[in-house]
Amino acid sequence: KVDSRPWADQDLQDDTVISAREEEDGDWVDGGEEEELEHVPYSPPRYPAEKMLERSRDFYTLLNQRRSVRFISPEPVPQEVIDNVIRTAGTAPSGAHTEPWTFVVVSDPETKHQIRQIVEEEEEVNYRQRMGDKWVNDLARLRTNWIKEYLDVAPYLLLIFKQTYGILPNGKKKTHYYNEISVSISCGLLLAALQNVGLVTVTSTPLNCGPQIRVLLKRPANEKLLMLLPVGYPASDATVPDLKRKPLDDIMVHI
Ligand code: IYR
Repeated sequence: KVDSRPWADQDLQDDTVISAREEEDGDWVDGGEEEELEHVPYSPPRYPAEKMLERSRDFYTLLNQRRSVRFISPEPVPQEVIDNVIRTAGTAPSGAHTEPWTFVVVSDPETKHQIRQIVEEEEEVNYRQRMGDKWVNDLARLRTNWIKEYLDVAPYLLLIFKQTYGILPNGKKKTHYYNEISVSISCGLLLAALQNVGLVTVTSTPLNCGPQIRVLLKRPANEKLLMLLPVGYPASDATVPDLKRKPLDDIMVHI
């Protein structure tokens, strides 16, 4: 049988593969129903070689200072900064320009606390049972555990949802191609944007918490939690593991 969804290849398994049942229930749009798109000239800035080199070094230096930080200060962060960080994340490329992301910003203390309760309850089971000894041992040197104080303390929690399909105003469903990788790219841009303004986070992917958090935040069923980022300034006594990065020769192959 010919695969009717060739974009969902074996190496890129994600929820773009809509189950036959889901495909059946509901009315799906196809591109033929979309408006035509004008194409316009594009000429972004071009830098002389020397300037390029300087900019490449500076950007690397900035991002090389990024660390996952689990100790976040309660100090308030300007909301407009968060708005711009999310605008930046929303510039990511996406399959067929479907922009399959929802960024939920939580600053309400009560909601943060409810998220903490969901995450800690599930993470305790993860660490004690689901992850198994090998995984837990692999993490031991990072000193992580299921107690997530930062979920109460951080001024903002950003919860990034991938929309496994879209729902148009007329109720029709729209295919969100490569939604997981699209949203993952947007998370990368978001991390860079946070680094650019001197804020910190830790990329957490709370195992088994997605559905409960989705319901708590009143998000629809087509949205799946991909990442949870506590965001703020680092605590004044924050520490990070003294990790080293692989040198260029270990990560690049030039042919
Ligand atoms: N989700 C858990 C466990 C965890 C898993 C990996 I892979 C890490 O790099 C760090 C933690 C937690 O957030 O503690």
